[in-house]
Amino acid sequence: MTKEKFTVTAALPYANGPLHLGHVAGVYLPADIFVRFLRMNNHDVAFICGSDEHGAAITLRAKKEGITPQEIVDKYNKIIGKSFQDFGISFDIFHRTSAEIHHKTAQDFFLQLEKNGKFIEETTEQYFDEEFQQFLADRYIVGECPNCHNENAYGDQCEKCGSSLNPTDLINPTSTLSGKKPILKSTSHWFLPMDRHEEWLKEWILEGKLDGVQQHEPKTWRNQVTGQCMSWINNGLKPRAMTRDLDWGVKVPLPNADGKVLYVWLDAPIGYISATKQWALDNNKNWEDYWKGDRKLVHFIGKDNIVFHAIIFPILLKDHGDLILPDNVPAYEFLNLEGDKFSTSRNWAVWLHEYLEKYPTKIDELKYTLTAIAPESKDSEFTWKEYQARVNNELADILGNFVNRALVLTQKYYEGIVPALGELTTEDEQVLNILQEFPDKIASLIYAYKLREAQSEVMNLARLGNKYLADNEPWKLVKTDAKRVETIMHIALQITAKLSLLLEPFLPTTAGKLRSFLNLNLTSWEEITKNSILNAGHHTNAPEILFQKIEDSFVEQEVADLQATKEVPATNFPPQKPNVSFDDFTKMDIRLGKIIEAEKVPKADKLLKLTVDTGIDTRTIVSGIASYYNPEDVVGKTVSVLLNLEPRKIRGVESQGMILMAENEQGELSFVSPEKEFGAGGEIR
Ligand code: B3M
Ligand code: ZN
Repeated sequence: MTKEKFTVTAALPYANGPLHLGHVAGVYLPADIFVRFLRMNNHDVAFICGSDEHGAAITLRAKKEGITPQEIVDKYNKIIGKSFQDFGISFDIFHRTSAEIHHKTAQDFFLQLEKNGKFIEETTEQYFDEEFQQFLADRYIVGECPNCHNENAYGDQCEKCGSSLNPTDLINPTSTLSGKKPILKSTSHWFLPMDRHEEWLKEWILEGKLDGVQQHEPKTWRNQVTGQCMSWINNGLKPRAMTRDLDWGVKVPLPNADGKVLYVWLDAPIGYISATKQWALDNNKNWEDYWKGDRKLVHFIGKDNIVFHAIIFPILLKDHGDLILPDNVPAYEFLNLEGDKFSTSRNWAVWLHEYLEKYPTKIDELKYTLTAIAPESKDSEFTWKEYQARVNNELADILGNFVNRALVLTQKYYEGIVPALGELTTEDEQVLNILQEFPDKIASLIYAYKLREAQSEVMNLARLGNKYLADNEPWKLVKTDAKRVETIMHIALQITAKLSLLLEPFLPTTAGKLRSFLNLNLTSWEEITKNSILNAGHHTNAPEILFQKIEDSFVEQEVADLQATKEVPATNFPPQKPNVSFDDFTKMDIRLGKIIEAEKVPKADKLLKLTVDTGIDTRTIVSGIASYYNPEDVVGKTVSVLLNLEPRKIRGVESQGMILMAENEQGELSFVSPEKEFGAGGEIR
């Protein structure tokens, strides 16, 4: 196996709250498994993380908790760092973007790009809160989404329909600081002309080639990653401002840039580099070895960060001139919890630090479950019932039961000494052959970032061992054929030894215990591929029970605790809007319309193109309801329509009006229809 060089990063968590199991399952645990595996193979690895301490995520939280941004990041950097440590996520460094070395690194990075002529400086109009006398970051502006008409869209994104927005796209923008309508004021910023990068990005993402040189194997990226990138690129990349008018962040290092900081996405990913620098300083290494030359850069992230890691950061790295681009960007989908999305605001979460405080000895139980259900290719769900089933039926009944039998019988029959291998039956030979195939199979899966499958193969090996003992029943045979039992036990112990190494990336505590029972002092993958790990005559120790079963009462208690601490907001409905005059109201022309045709808008998951009879004409209206209604279900419905909304082009289709929808507390949509058969055309007033 040739030794390779890897720099592995895990998304920098915002230091604005503790970690929950969703974060762990979809970024940190898989990254850790991958790195532990690489280390066992003696690859040269740096595993980098830190907390992301800038951006509106932090200042909004500070406002909410009534403390300063600095106090917020100090508080959560500590909590997060400690839970990583307690959970055994083996970063080489867990750094922070508030560190001086980071500010300097990000500023130098910015200056290098500026020097290379990679930005366009432009004066634009941005929203400004007159009462608070400050420009508003995207997240400080809410308003109506122009696509789906969700009234609580943010300046950068509508969370309902997923479209990416600019603050000026919002209808009726409001400042979240003063609650007032912001004014537009001109300000100058440095823009990254992303539109200039489409061509090479396409070639690089799809074929893995950069300037004609093969960088990564084509098609090794997950479909959802390639898909999301291509959909962005095909929709046309737009210049994006890389600076912001804010006072919390990395200052723009130029004389005429007072009150400006680097955009958080030209700050946070550079945190990977500054963290590497700090680690290199602390360990007598050269940071450049980890960001230049022949080395694989791998970013573990959640799916909401794909565009930043697979498009924006690569553009920045390339523009810098001398840095490597990612070899892969394994992105994870989302994990849900007991039938609902994880939610910090509703406190619907299992918090990692709380789990660790309550169950400090059940770390591998959690790791195993989270890897088994990891949202690798689609969203998945954590339930305490599943946790119980995984622990009881797999960890305890298969893995625990097998190794316990193997080791206890070895104590009982041979005082712990590994017996010799005698004559082999066909079944023995088969088992030994299959045993040999496991390490390579598991290694290939891990290199392909299929960690869920890889772990389940390890469990299959334990299954094989369990079955082998159950089939051969050495505990019965021992009375009649003691010689045969020696061979059976020898094979069972070889399987146990392989398990003690194959488990290492996934369940390091368990693997370590197993090796201490076996009295083995190996941790390299090469050892696993050897035919025989244990020699006859080797001394093993008495085992302990590896996994306690989880009682039903445990599950009931956890679910009850979750429900009990769930914060149910008094109402999910927004407060009443400011009054309008009767005149203003009558300006709106709302009528009943009958939908006579409906079809999906190509490449737009959420949109339906409707043909509507309004009583005075037949017109086309594009509506963001495709997630709630199939085209065939809406034809024939009489609904409320705002006729005189300025016509707008949506995905190339001119929409002449808007279908009015009611939204309930769960965020579901319904048409507003007459209570009796009424026909099209009726005015609503
Ligand atoms: N802090 C976003 C997030 O936690 C952001 C990741 C930065 S990675 C450079 O989802
Ligand atoms: Zn929307």
